[in-house]
Amino acid sequence: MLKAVLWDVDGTLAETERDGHLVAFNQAFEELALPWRWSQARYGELLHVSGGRERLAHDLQSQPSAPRDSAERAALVERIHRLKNELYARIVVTGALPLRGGVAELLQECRQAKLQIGIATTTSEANVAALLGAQLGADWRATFDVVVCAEQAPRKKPDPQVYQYALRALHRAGHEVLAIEDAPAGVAAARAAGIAVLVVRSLYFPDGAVDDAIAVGSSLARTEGWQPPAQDRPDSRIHLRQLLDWHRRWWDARANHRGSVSR
Ligand code: XBP
Repeated sequence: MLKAVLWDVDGTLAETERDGHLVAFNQAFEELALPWRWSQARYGELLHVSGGRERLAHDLQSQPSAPRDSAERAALVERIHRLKNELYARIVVTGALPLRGGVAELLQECRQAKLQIGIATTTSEANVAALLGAQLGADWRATFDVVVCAEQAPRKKPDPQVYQYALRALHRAGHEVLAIEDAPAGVAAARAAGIAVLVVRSLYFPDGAVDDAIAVGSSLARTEGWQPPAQDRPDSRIHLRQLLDWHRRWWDARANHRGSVSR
């Protein structure tokens, strides 16, 4: 039985990458008089490296104009990343990056149903606070039973650390929890922690095979296009009852499969 829902942040709660982190990275390069700029397409490639600091370090390894000395390069990465996060906060506190469709409603339904709600993200607490403070108000933290960020789980997705930490904090087993994710690394992290995953496709992860999700769709604001199909009217959003149904069916199917293998 589902007892808790864990939300990924970037790409899932809000489309923060293209209009938030990418813009802030490019502003940081500019402010520091560095010659690099990332295009939207290049940033999409770099998103396969989880974590902004790690992403930047990865890119600078192949930038001919980056410092060759690794300590010098690491110090520059720190400096750029710190400034990027300041600039990112300036963007999100204006409310420029809204929650994705259907997110606020589903959060409220989970709360009313007394399900535990958590955040499981590779980004920092400050970035989450800036985003959710602007979208949910100054008491945003009260919505969540647990908030696990890069500070508590430094091993980035696809490492399951962030989800394992959340399970311990909520005193839950994997089968009682559902993760909502957009990116393959997030799906892998949740599955490695024994948690079922709902995939909501995002701007930077619009397609690609997902084998191991309870359902895959493009928006929580619509029932169209979900696989397996959603039960509600076509003009409806994804409700909690739909998550409960998909979650139960997914675990039942696995139990049946185990039963038929052992027979
Ligand atoms: C997605 C990420 C993050 C952001 C940048 O996090 O990979 O690293 O792109 O954030 P998630 P930082 O999907 O787990 O929410 O620069 O703070 O790392």
